[in-house]
Amino acid sequence: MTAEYEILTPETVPAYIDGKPELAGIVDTSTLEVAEVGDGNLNLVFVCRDADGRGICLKQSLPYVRLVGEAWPLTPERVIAEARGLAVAAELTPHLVPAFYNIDADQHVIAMENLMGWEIWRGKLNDGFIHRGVGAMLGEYVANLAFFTSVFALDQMEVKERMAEAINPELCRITEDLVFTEPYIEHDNNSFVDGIAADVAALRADADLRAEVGMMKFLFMTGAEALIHGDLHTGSVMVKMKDDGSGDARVIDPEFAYYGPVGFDLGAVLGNYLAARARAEAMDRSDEFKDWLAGLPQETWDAFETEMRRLWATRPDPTWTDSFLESWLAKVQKDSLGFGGCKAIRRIVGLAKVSDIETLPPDQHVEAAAMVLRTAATWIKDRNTLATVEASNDVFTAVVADIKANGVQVPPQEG
Ligand code: SR1
Ligand code: MG
Repeated sequence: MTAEYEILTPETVPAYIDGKPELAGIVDTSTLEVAEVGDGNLNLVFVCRDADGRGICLKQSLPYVRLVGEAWPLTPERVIAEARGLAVAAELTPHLVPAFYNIDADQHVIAMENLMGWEIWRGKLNDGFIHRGVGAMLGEYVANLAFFTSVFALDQMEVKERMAEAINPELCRITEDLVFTEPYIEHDNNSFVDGIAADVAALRADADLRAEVGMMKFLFMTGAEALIHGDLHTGSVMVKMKDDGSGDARVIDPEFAYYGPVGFDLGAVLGNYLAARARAEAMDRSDEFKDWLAGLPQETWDAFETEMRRLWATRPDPTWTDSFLESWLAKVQKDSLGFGGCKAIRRIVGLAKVSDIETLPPDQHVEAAAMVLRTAATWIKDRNTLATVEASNDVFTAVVADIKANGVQVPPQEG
């Protein structure tokens, strides 16, 4: 497939910036160093720095899925969804996202702050680094999007207009297929290590699980609660140490943003914490690190809930009572467990895996993958009785204890 627009290279980026009045003065292009650093599944990412240390980051959508190649065409218009998600978050939580500079709809390029000195959280988790407070920042981010883009804060006509503008069918379809359908059937996109074949077969044979995954997919496709990030995994978060020794966070990459269920973003976070925890258990990391990881789900949930309660006091419409908030929060917490399970399973069985698990040596890889699958399946099936993030942690603890005691072998399926 030939792109009908110019694909940038490190060499052409300075001239591109010079041609955009909106980007004038941000960097000195005559001294610019440019590197293409895109390590995600979809796009080109150019980080640029001039001789004075000033920076800019350009992200360009390719007309196909980078991970797979030109055989999988994908709308480059996704950059518009990313610009929308970034611009909205920049207004609501400017301290939690990179500064937004410009969207070029013709060449499918978004320009934003170059987060120099920041690193992708997944990599830091993989290496055993503790960034205290980052979990809470994600809860705060999700709560602000949830409140300020929904009927909780906006007039219903405004919400419907925003919902229509934010429709993102091609990106949603990726999630619908890769997260909710393909892992549970035979599909060319799937792959997994031999050691978990019995676990995968068990997932696929579990009619109750399949029904509940269907419920989560239905909610993803119909539950237009608020503008959500849509892909809030630990690779969509950049972190840095603050001077006081705590962590700081910036959320990036909202190209999957659309009006969807708030629990989907929280679930993405929980599912990725699960992968990080399984890695830490398989590697037998320090108790300090494992304990910090174990506290992340509650930290994120508590921050989300606290921020929602704070914002709730400002709601203009008396339809939304305090009692409604209690019910809605309980629903979102259960949704988060279900979506967290679905997001975790796809990273083990389906396309686009995570380095938390993939970079482990073979025995640890199998062990960690089984921890994720078994925990996640229980989260999905039992989310309504588990009901809380705290209870979901207990599931993981029990699964880890079982695997440590008995190995990963599962009894053969009956019939
Ligand atoms: C084909 S795109 C695969 C994955 O990359 C993105 O980060 C999303 O998670 C998507 O599912
Ligand atoms: Mg991404």
